[in-house]
Amino acid sequence: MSGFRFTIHATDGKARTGLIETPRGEIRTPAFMPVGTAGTVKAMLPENVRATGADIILGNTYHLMLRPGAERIARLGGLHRFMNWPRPILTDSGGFQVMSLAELRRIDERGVTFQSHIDGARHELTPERSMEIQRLLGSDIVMAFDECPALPADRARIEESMRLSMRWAARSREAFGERPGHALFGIQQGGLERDLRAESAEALKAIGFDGYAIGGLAVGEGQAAMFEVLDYAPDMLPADRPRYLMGVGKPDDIVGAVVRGVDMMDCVLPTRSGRTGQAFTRRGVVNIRNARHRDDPRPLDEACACPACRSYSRAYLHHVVRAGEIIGAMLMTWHNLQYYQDLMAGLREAIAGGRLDAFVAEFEALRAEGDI
Ligand code: PRF
Ligand code: ZN
Repeated sequence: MSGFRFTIHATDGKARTGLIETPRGEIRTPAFMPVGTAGTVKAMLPENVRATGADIILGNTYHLMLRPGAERIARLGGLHRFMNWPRPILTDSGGFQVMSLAELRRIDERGVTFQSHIDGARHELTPERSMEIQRLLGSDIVMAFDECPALPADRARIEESMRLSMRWAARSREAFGERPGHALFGIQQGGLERDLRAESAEALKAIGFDGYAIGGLAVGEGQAAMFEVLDYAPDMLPADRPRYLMGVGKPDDIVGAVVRGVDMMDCVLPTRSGRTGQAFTRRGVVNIRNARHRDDPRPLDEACACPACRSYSRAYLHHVVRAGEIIGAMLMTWHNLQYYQDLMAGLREAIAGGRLDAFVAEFEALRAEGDI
């Protein structure tokens, strides 16, 4: 499709590194997308999100349709202008968030009806309305409308849900139409069932998408079960299109997914856990609220160049986080996003240099040493 191109520059085993080109800028892959659910990456100015190295952020159909409304954002010039992020935005399609956040949900062939978690008002989302909302927002990468059962779920439920999602994928494709410079990604479902994953991939390929997401994982199955699916699921999707693993994950989930051939990921973890005092570092997770940091003049992570690590001590971060000061959330979020983007940059360089195995070994060894 014109104005949207994916080029793979190097591979190492199943891992790939490359570039997605869009009219709003380039996305280096493997890419981590910070989550900007409600028109903000919480506690961060957009220019600071960019300063961590992010090329693209994620926005949510569900939240923005409820507040402040897709038509309003469109009248105000679209989501990029509204939130002052001029670079690429990927938007999730809403079904997944309805199932996890909304009240009194009802699914039928047409779509989902639900009550807003904000004011209880009734709404409907269908593949057609989701495509319209994502167009009104001005999303660069639009996600097909799907449904994702929580795991564990029995096979009959997974099968039925996957087939519904594939019918919705076809309706999403039809409603999206042709929009030069904007991409539409399909979403594979099928739980932990290999044959259902294969059926889903075939259905999506027959419809034809600009990229392919792996959905329905990181929903309660655990890392070992997720990696088992990732050992085969990426290979079912076209090699020349971006592969996006939705809602993943912890740093070791990300490394494991990239090794298995995933190109894009998003997760609330670095932002959400930053606000509660959890920091991701090269030596594993640090809970800055812990009393052992009270008198510690050292930075959170001596190898990190972010403002929290460059200019503040663990003792200060401990103090502001415990005191509930806003700057605590800001500094911890900045650090976590910096850590995630540094991890992605390290993965990209390692793949390009054919030294991914050594990079992963070093990643694991440092974490095993622990925070000292
Ligand atoms: N579908 C959509 N969004 C998602 C998921 C999904 O399966 C997941 C699963 N981890 C996260 N976000 N549309
Ligand atoms: Zn830092």
